[in-house]
Amino acid sequence: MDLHTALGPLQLRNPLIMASGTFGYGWEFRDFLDYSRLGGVIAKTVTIRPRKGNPPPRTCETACGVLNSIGLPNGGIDEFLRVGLPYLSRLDTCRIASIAGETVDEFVEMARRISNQGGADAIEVNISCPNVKKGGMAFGADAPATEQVTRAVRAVCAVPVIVKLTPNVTSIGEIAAAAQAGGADIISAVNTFLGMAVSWPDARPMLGNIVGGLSGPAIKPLALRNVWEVARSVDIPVMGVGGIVTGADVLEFMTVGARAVQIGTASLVEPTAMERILSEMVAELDEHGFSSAEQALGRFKPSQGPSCCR
Ligand code: RRO
Repeated sequence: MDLHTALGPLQLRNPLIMASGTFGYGWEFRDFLDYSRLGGVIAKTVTIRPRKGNPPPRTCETACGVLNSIGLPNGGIDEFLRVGLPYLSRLDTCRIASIAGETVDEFVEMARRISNQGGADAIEVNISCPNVKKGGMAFGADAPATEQVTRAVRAVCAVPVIVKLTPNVTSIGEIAAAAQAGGADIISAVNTFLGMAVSWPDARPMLGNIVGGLSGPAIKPLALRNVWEVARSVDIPVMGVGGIVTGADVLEFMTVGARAVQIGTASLVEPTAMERILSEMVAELDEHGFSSAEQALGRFKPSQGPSCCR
């Protein structure tokens, strides 16, 4: 089975990428995964200065999903360049750094320094974190701000720029188009959905931050709809992310136009999930007579009416 996929200038050995925030900078998963079997990895988002993150509890399990309000804890860009990026750069897969700023200048400074140091094959611009007060979703919820930050980062980066979008907007297609207008090479869709959990007997929130971002299988249909809308709104490649746990899930995202997918929450409950998902995807493709993953791309035919497959 030919599993190769191209994300613009990035050539991946298969379409499965480890989502940001779910495996640190690679060290944490070294005993569980053979990175050379993955399409790529995206490091935990870094910020210009070190951050402690949000007050605990930072996660809460919900029906078919996880709420998180981690709040971007990280050692800052200096530590990332000294420790995180050198480790990440040794992994035998496509290595992607992730940055989040409070201002355009912060995004630019981090992108420039990562690009100049080398070791990352691309940079994901996280304009969609739901759990921080400054920056975070503010850029990703506004089309002109999305275009502005994308253009500024693009101008200082020697590697492809990926823009990660929030689904917590009215028209994600407009935001995706703004990222493309700003020069984005690739779009990631989507980050987590704002949600909350409450303990009714003591009338208190379950998260220290009260609200958080929902991920996991609960959001798959929501993410799929967002990815379809993004794929119809831009000409650049799209990575689908949100609730993927099976090989069939991957192929659903590819059918509506995602050239690759990211897997996050599935690895938290099953650290070897990505290898299982890859085998399932190959078996699914084989069973349906496909000889390559790219043949599954963009086949969606809504005009033919609803499916009678299941
Ligand atoms: O750290 C977080 O709380 C976090 C981030 Br940066 C993000 O992009 N998405 C998310 O659900 N949590």
